[in-house]
Amino acid sequence: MYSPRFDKRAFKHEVTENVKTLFRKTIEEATPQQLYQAVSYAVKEAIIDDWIATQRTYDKEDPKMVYYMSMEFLLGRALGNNLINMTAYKEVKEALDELGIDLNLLEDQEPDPALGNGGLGRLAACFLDSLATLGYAAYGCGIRYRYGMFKQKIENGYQVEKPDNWLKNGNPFELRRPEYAKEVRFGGNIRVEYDDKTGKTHFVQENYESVLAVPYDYPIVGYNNHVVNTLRIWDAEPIVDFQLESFDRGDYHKAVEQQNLAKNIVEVLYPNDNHYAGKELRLKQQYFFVSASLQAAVAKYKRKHDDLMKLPEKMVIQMNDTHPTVAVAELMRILLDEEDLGWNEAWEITTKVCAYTNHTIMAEALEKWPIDLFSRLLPRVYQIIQEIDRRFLIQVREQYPGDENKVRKMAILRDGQVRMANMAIVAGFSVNGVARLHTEILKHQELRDFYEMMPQKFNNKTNGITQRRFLMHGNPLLSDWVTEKLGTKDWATDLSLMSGLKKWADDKEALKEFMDIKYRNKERLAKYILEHNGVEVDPRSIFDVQVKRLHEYKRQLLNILHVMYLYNQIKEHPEKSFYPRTFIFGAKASAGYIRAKQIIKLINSVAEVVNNDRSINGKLKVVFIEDYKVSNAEIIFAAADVSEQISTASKEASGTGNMKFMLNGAPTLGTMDGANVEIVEEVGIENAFIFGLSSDEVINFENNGGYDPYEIYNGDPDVRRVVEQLVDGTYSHGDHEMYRDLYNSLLKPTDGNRADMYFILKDFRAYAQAQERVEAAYRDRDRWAKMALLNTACCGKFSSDRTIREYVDEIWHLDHIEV
Ligand code: 26W
Repeated sequence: MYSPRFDKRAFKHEVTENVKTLFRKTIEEATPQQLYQAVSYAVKEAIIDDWIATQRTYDKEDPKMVYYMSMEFLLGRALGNNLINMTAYKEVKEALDELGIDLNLLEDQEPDPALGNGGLGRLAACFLDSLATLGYAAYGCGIRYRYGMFKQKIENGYQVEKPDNWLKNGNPFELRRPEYAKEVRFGGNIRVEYDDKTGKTHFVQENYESVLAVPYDYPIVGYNNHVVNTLRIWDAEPIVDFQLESFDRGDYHKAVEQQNLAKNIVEVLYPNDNHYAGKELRLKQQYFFVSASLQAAVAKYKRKHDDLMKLPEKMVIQMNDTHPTVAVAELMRILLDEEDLGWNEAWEITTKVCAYTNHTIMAEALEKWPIDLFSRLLPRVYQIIQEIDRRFLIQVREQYPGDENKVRKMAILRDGQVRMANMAIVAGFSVNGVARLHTEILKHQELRDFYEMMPQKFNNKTNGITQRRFLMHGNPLLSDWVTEKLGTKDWATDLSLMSGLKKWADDKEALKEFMDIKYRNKERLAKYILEHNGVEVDPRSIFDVQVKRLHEYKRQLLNILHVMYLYNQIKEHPEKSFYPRTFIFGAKASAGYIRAKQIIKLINSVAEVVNNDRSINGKLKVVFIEDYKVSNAEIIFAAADVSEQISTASKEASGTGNMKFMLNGAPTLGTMDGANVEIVEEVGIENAFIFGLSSDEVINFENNGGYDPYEIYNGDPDVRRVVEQLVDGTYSHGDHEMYRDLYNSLLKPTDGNRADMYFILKDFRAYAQAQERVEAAYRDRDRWAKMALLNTACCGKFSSDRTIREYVDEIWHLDHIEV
């Protein structure tokens, strides 16, 4: 059993000392922020020995390592989670209590590090947690953005973005490692040198600009096993001194330029989710962290080994979507230009090391860089891509003689663009989707030509989530209950044990306990909502929740149109019984995504009208939770009754929020999309509320020019009414134009898109009926309790531990280690 490094007395002493040395204060005098810092340093102290021991073990045993390369790591707060994973949460809480300090209050002092947008970034964080917990050597590689995901304020119903200066008080858990800094070069030109003696050609980059990449390491604490892995995120600093010293002596102008380059590169996370904007700075960010990480990885390998051909035995690179796929060409460059290998050798290594995960089929998310931009910024890398493409197309033409269509579709360089996904597939030894349905769509639709040519590369890895953060930390009440009912805490590392809860599914007493816990969590959320949004909600009402990034395909618009419909019903038929509902939304819209922002405004407008209408007796409430992020997500999942997963079928690659709701006992109201399909398979269709078009039906409509929304509009007066209410001033203080664009998007082709391209009106009636089934089920308390409990009991498959085991067994082949 793990015993924490700190006994209570020593820990209390350390906290007191920290407050003194850091702030020259006593505990009574210190501010909550200062106490948070003092406690965090004490916790870090306890982590550091395990961190050192883990790295020693890696040094000694030399296991194969995975480098998980990602532009995003949506970590969430560290303090509480580290304590959970050190199995020291309760002891530390007690120790702090004795000092008169409230741990929960301290946790709220920690800025929620938001170095990611949504699903892909949070998945990366869950994966790091599972890798450490399962005892695998792993590095997360990313960027230390000065500003993470913006803070969202709602002003007058509109989203306003505020900078998230998450580092302003420093960060107790990070460690700056200047000794591992690397230089990264941009631009300039390539001089070709021919060496008469060796007969070799050398490529020399000249007139470039460069920055110094300085790594910051974050401890990733495994659960109860002494393993502490590393997330390495890179900061950029100017190489001014070095430049002035060596060849640019006196070039003041250049020094200033380098200063700017360094400052800009890591300044801010791009807040786009599923939308590619083609910004030069983003490509710089990508190359910056990929190059630095690969230089460090190859250097690390070379400290122990001299045969580069065996590199694939010691490392594997997982590319998290197309964002880091420049890694393919950069690794080639390092092997060719810096290690002097020949093309075939370098290619053999690269194609054994690189693997690619696709996270979306949204066409607008595909990264395709303009060739002129790309070749100007990364001249040598571009040359290498040209050669990769040339050789690949020879293969295509060999396999499909005369079929230029194949060449057109699969080429890496085409129409003036570098297509990053194509390069990742050509060079990767593995291509995976993130839920079974998603992978099937990749194989048979989006990436069909590649699948036909290289079927062996394609595989599925259904996403998962970590139960340590999303149950143990986020829902302590349910966590303790599960442990009591199962008679073991082993579910912390083996979520399949949750199936043992099934035997309580007909036990009245157990069901009551389960629902009481839900109720208390709803009270906790109600308190949060009152404090943060000033809205009073009734924890006895159904908490119907949709929290995720705002995107048309996720169909928050369908949800709010349905709320408008319910409101009409209640007003028209006040005599009909209606079970009180609270519709809870949380979502950030990318700053430039106008229509998404209109949907946020609409939700808030509906909230304003509905929440202030006394005549409906509080039967309906609408709440938009400001600044949805990992820390409040933990509170929200715990309190949800209904999990809204209503994307247009085929569009949501997997979803991971759906799994967090399930874990916390909220049945899914959703379409057969992404991982919902597998959730239903696990829990049984009778314990979910499924509706709407299937992915095949959606794809069929799409291939045939869509459908005619006027069919619905004209045929269904309820639908017609809510659609008209978008432009009759009901929710806009009489302004008929405020929601005109949303109105048009439902009925008419706009901006070259089909009318209602996400099938909102088409699915409306089926959604409303599914909502009626929800209400009926909820009225039957026992039935509902059983459903909710069975969701928790059947969530075993959706642990990221299971996902990581599959990656390890089928893609990475890592060695298990023990510390
Ligand atoms: C280039 C702009 C951009 C930014 C982010 C394009 C694409 C993205 C991500 C791929 C978007 C994303 O987070 N995708 C989500 O990944 C999750 C983890 O696999 C899935 O569960 C979600 O379904 C998917 O939308």
